[in-house]
Amino acid sequence: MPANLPQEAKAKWNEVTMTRNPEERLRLMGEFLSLVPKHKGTEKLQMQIKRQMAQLRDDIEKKKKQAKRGGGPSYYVQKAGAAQIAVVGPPNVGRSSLLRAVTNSSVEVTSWPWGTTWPTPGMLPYQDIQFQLVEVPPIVEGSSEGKSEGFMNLSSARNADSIIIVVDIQDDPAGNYLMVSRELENARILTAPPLGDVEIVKRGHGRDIQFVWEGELDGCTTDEVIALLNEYKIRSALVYVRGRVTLDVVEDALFGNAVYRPTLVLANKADLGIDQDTVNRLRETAAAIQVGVCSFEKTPDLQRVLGEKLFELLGIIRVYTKEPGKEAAVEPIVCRDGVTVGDLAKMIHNDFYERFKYARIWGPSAKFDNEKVGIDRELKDGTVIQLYV
Ligand SMILES: Nc1nc2c(ncn2[C@@H]2O[C@H](COP(=O)(O)OP(=O)(O)OP(=O)(O)O)[C@@H](O)[C@H]2O)c(=O)[nH]1
Ligand SMILES: [Mg+2]
Repeated sequence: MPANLPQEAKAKWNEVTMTRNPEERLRLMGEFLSLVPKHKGTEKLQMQIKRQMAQLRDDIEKKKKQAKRGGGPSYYVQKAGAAQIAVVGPPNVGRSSLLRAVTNSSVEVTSWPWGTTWPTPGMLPYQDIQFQLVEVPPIVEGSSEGKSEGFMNLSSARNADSIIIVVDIQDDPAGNYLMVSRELENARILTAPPLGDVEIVKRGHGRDIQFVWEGELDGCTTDEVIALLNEYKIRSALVYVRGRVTLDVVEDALFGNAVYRPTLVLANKADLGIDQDTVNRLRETAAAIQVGVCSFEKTPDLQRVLGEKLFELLGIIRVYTKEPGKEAAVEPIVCRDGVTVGDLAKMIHNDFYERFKYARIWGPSAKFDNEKVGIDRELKDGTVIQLYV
């Protein structure tokens, strides 16, 4: 990302971010693009803006059509259960078969491609929680440019908490994995954790930039970050710094929209035979991302194994609240790994946090049952907790 756009372009981007009207936004983005100097250093930014504009045009067009038809079913699946997982992949790889094998969905499996044309959910039970899998219609080369409802399909993946990429082990799995992951990346959906990440929450008033440190700056100072934000006319904001953050990462965040979604690759149809070289090539290509080789139609115990993998991938834990003299709740509260007693109190209700006195805990986070703990105690999966206010 270039750190040296002309001042006019930066001011224009500020105008873009200020408007919520899609037509107006599209017009301003066009003006912004014409102010971006055309050279190698700005190529990535230009592509990114062109894609955002194409998606916006598509959205505007769809809204107009929908208004004419008097509404219609939403393309987005409302979240349910502990997490939503988008099941993506090229046509005919077995996404519907996965839903049939591990969820309650009765989605149709077809011997021909493009059997699924609408995002379709199913619930996967895992111990005492459930994961919601959503089969997303096929991703193809060019989805990120809008081909075959690509914008909507990639938005479904973006909306989910996590992603399963399905490929067919018999049909160039490494090549197809690469195609899907490129389309995701073009849509600014990252499948591998970024080294650093920054979130800029603009505030309407005041003149002060505050940092929330969950990481550190790399090769730049807070003054340089503030100066950069000021150039984009951001004078009051909360800046969350996670991991190692360079000035480029900050500027990337200004344009956007990169999100990280923990991802798993499943290579299906292993019952038809496995060529070890092919598997190795897939594993090398997917690098840091875990690859499972299986058969959705034949592998036994797939539901339990996948449930375990997803639980681990999502980095979540379950905590059970309890009231004095009563049994612990049957339904857990699902939280991210690493939460403290204080975080949990906030999740339940701000009042619990503000009036917190102490907590008593049982199970894996406790040194002994009924231990009295303060606000900073970290919680582990399976903890029972009673909050006192
Ligand atoms: N041998 C074998 N065939 C499978 C397996 N899983 C799926 N298939 C076959 O692959 C074909 C496509 O399966 P679907 O589950 O419909 O694939 P999809 O990815 O949902 O495809 P579309 O949504 O239609 O693009 C069907 O003929 C399935 O029977 C498997 O584990 N082994
Ligand atoms: Mg399908």
